[in-house]
Amino acid sequence: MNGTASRQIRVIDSHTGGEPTRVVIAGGPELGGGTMAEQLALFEDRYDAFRSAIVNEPRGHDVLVGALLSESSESDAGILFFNNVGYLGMCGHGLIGVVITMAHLGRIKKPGTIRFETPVGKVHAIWHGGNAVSIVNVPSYRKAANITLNVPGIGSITGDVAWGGNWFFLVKEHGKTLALKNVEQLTDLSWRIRQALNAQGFPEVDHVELFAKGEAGGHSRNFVLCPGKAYDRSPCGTGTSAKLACLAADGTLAEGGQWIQESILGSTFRGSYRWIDRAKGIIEPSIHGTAFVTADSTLILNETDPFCWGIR
Ligand code: PYC
Repeated sequence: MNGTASRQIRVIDSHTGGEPTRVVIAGGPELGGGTMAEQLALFEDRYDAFRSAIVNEPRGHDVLVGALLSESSESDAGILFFNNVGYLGMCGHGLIGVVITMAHLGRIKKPGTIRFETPVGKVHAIWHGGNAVSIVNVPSYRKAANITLNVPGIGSITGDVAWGGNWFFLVKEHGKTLALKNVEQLTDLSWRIRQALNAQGFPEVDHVELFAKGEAGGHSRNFVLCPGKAYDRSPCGTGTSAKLACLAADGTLAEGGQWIQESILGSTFRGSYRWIDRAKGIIEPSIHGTAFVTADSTLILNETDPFCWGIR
């Protein structure tokens, strides 16, 4: 490249229920073999420009979630997920995409279980062959039920705060129709809710999830606003885990029962749970979905390019 410093990063893109994942295969940052918390800290401190170069424009876009596989002393692989604005604790659609990517590469040859370590705990995935994957997520729970917020410009909104590998605010009553044609309104409402929630005692929550009745055979449809203001095209694996925790706490879904969660596109995940600690309301969620590989590419990072490290 004319003597200028340039790097190549091989990535494989996939989508899970419409939501894209980009897995770094080669050329990404080396994070050593420390704990996942140490690897995440290193990624954030030293290599955040890589995150932006991989997922942000001009090579990526706001919806894209990146995944970097790393070493783990306790699992088959460590995994870090990142997006347009930072890092995710876990990512359900992303993990399904990672497994289908590994199968595409021949790194897993027969259906079975793969164990991963994330910064928020251990998870595992079962590749069923073809495009189908189940994931068993981190312990999930509802932290607070029926929190009423005063949302400027909107009024009172009530919802639950729950953990499913990321923090969610789950709202059933919002007065909107969950349809693609309303995405701008839904984004505006969810963003206002998030600002109010963060200001009114829940700074940790960075995902907002609106619910309505299912329309494509599911028990429920959702609209999920992610931390960087993009909406999830999939039903959101960690969001569905948070939903399962609320259903379990309310006694609405029994252990082992199935919950079909639809996304705003109508794509579905099948969820279920088992109790880890019923008295404390802690569940182990399982999510089943499908992913498809869409590209196998090499990103070129030319340091003379003014947008080499992405548009931040
Ligand atoms: O599937 O968990 C998920 C997820 C989080 C953000 C985007 N997708």
